[in-house]
Amino acid sequence: PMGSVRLIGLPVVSDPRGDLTFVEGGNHVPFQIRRVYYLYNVPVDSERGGHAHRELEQVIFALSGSFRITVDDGRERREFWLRDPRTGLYINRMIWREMDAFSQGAVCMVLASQPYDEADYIRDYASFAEQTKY
Ligand code: T46
Repeated sequence: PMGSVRLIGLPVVSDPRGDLTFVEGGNHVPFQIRRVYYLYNVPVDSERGGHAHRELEQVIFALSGSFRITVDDGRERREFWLRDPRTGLYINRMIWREMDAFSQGAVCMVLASQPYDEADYIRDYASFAEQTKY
């Protein structure tokens, strides 16, 4: 199977005031968090992603609403529906990802291991597939 992609469950502290979830870099996620970004106001027919990263590791959450992530390691494709704010999808380096089927008002938060660097992106699928051959 695809060992480079897995769901990560975060702690939740619930009491009558509501639920609280927390995340610690190097503990709940397997890297130090160097960047956080989020997607919102996403049209429901939007398609995002469509690239892989040479070095970046990330964990992706649906803080509100839901969406689909399709991941591809060059051999196998898998689909995940994110809809629970306490469950993130860890994606290691060299995994192609596509995101779609955003629900109305969905908020996607991403924890990343590195600052933004356009040179880290592989945006051409054929080139990605070539680099994952062994
Ligand atoms: C990923 C998926 C899940 C920045 O300037 N800084 C940033 O930290 C990011 C993430 C993006 N940008 C700029 C680069 C582009 O001009 O924002 C613009 C839109 O980025 P992009 O088309 O890459 O957005 P998505 O949603 O397709 O992809 C993003 C991340 O880039 C990517 O790493 O895995 O979310």
